[in-house]
Amino acid sequence: MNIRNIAIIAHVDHGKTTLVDKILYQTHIFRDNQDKGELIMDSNDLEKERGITIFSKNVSVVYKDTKINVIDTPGHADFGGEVERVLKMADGVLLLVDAFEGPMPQTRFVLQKALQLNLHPIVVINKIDKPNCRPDEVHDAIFELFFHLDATEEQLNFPTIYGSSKQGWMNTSPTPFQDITPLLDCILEHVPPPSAEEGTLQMQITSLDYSNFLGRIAIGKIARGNISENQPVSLVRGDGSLLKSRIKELYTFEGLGKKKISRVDAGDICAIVGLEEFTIGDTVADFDHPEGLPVISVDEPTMSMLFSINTSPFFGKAGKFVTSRHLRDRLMKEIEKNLALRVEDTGNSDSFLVFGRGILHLSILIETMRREGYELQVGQPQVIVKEIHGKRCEPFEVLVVDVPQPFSGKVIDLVTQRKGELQVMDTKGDMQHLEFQIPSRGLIGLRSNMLTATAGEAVMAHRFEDFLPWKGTIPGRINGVLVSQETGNATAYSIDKLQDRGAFFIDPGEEIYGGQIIGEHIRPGDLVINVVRGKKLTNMRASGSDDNAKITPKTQFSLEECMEYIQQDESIEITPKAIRMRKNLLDEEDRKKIQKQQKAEAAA
Ligand SMILES: Nc1nc2c(ncn2[C@@H]2O[C@H](COP(=O)(O)OP(=O)(O)OP(=O)(O)O)[C@@H](O)[C@H]2O)c(=O)[nH]1
Ligand SMILES: [Mg+2]
Repeated sequence: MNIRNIAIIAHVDHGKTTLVDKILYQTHIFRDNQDKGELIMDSNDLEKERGITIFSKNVSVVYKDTKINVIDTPGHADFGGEVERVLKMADGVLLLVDAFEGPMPQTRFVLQKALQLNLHPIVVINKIDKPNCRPDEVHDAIFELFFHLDATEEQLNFPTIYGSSKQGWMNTSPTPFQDITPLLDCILEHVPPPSAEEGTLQMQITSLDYSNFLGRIAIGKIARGNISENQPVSLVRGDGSLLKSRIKELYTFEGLGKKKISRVDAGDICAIVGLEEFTIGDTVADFDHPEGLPVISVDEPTMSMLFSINTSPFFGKAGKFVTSRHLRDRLMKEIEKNLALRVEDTGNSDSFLVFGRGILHLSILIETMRREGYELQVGQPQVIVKEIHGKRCEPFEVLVVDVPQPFSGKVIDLVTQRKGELQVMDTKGDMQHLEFQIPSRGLIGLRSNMLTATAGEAVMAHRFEDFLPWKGTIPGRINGVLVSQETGNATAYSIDKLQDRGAFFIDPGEEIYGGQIIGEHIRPGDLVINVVRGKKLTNMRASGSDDNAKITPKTQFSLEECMEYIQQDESIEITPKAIRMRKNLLDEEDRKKIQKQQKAEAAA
């Protein structure tokens, strides 16, 4: 059968997964009576909840007697390394661009990778149904982007398809159509079939799956030769060493699932069960004459966080896995498949330094562990500092902000305070389009301030650019926090009395401990307060009584917001039931001592 291998790439939220759903639908993967639901491709719980793709996925459909292998990729910048890897399975890409937003930082990154791999691009200008979209301008911007990225003459001649993934149509012009067949036809016409080179077996493992029944599954495209069930093979490792192994079972992709098969030929994407030890990047090669493919480079981490066992007074109350042994084993298991992640032991056997690609990358790991029943504690995220040519360097990113005109001054102020430099200023419809270069440090905590300053109107995206010389001190959180003095249950009475001191993060009745961060102080400096004390009796007033009704609802932070909020002397306690922020030193006297010491040192 004829084969086409395509990857769908785009900036976050430009509609990749919605389009893959529509491709599946159009090619009748669903029986008519099957309930499809929205975004069946985002199958993981966290993906469903957040509406983002975290792991790339393979599906396969048949259209006009051609098998089209489709790879859905994540659009968030933290997962860029994953996209880069799975592009190795594709011969062509669908570059989706939002018809209003136009090319964004991640569009540039993924397109650059695709062009470097010589893949054949098809541009899809998506979300044409949006009322204020500007498909023609966006088309021009995309052409310019191709040009800046040194696309070849042939790549510059990219075909363009317009449409709405959401409404389920695609067309060669911006006029609505009944379905997405113009896109499918375009794929058959413009993406070449995989080129099968002459020679012995070569399949680079670019992805990995896991099944409780089958164990670890290696996924990749066969570049040369073919693979059969039970075939003995050599695994060529990244360091050039060889491992003899055998293929137990072999699968190709079919619809949303996998189909067991006895032989797969060059050009197709397949999944292999039975390889003993492998990592992503290894080549499955001929048993007698193994030849490896060039190793895959993985983006280096830009951020680190200290993971420790939970040391709060509430230790062990909610978690199943709480010891340093549990924590270590879990982290070691994670690095097998989470390529951009690194784990280092520290001098302390209860703590590990975990390196990742950004706040989202690390928070997904923490959230997953929490749901599995782990209890842990993490410190403030730190950017990675490197010596380059004798200079102290830190990660810098491109930050793009689209904001209504009246707010642009505020945005520029905010970003400049954090050592960002304005580089591009354009109008985009009735929005102002701003591009900055900013140290990654300056981005931490920026989002919430930006949303407050722009009444929630700013749309921002950023992407790692390079390590550049250290930019000096960046102001951290301005306000101090409200810290609980005692352990016990917070009373409505005392919260009510202290409301003028700040905004609370806890509800009346909530169990808290001394040293826990229970609110934000209205001014700089921390304030230790006692909200456990209280007229127990008055607290029994019927809910809904006047005093109760006056309490402002608590400010609820997500895990990522907590990660961006805490300072160096604070950490986050994470359990299956709760996420709490705390002072590293729970005792007020201990904190005072350290502060005195620091003042003395600063003065000396
Ligand atoms: N108006 C409109 N909205 C769309 C269209 N396509 C997708 N969306 C919406 O855009 C949002 C993001 O869509 P997804 O398909 O999850 O985007 P994605 O590119 O897979 O996002 P990531 O995987 O997180 O990078 C969802 O709310 C969709 O409903 C479209 O053609 N028109
Ligand atoms: Mg997606």
